[in-house]
Amino acid sequence: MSVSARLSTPAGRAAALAVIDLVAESEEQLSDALRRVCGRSIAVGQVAFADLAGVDRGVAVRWSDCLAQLTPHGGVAVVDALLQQLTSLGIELIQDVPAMTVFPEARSEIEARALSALGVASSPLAVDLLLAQHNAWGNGDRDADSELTERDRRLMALLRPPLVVVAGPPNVGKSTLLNALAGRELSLAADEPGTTRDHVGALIDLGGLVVRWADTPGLRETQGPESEAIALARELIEAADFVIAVGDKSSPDPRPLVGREPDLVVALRSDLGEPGWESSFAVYVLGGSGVSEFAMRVRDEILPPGDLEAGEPWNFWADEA
Ligand SMILES: Nc1nc2c(ncn2[C@@H]2O[C@H](COP(=O)(O)OP(=O)(O)O)[C@@H](O)[C@H]2O)c(=O)[nH]1
Ligand SMILES: [Mg+2]
Repeated sequence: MSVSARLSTPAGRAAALAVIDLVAESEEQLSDALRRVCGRSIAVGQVAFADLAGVDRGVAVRWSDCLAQLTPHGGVAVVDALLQQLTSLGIELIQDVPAMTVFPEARSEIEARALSALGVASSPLAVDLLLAQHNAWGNGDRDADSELTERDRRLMALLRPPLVVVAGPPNVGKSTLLNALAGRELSLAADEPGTTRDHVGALIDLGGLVVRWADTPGLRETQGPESEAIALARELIEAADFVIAVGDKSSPDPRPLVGREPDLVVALRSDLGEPGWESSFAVYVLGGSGVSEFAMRVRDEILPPGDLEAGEPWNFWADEA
């Protein structure tokens, strides 16, 4: 196939705008494809407001003979419909385009890849680090083909939000904690065990690291729909990248309940007193005490601050996961 398209903004996530790269093997092929997609010719260097394959009105930019970008609205359905329409116009959908093709202005292959990765990175902390990679690798201490390090792998959390699961007994303040972090009422909090059924998830920015935060129903022996919700919560705990076991003064040690070794053990509702089990952090969410310190602690546990050293080369492109 002579003309290919690649979505260069995150798939399946709505945003204001999306960007689709169109890459061709020759000038004629791209001109022809743009005429089919936009219903008009677009010259190199031209920015055109165009009908995008009858799906949306948006911007088309022709960067060079063989590279153009379509910028439709970023709704998931619009993007899906446009990609499908491109296929029916004979354009092949691909996952990877050589980074230098899309960012010919980059000073190196690594800088071009970093600019590509910026388009899909989920965390603000990724920005400075990615922009520093051209210089970091230029220092010559590390070979770009060298094996991935543990730090390389941990830093991938900046590109794709890791799953953080909060689990523990009912009625200890788990949902209140999520609401405090989100700054709004996402999860129903009530002084009644069993209030949270389906787990509630949200993207939460922990001081520059965006995570997928999951609030789960309290783990206890019950029957009916609640027990099914708890079974789902257990699957989520298994799948988590980071598990936070929580309890309070009147609850038992949450560790055995959670069923796997948690990454952090936290005492919630700490105004009610200190629990008889060991925790590494105490938070009084309703009084606002310890919440932001707790958020920073979770961030630092997932991504130790030393990992963010901008001068150190990070292999952000060879992730096999
Ligand atoms: N005293 C006190 N109560 C809290 C605190 N956080 C939450 N609660 C209350 O504890 C009850 C249970 O909270 P909820 O978030 O629904 O707990 P969950 O079942 O673990 O999700 C609610 O009445 C909350 O208002 C806190 O820091 N201190
Ligand atoms: Mg709850």
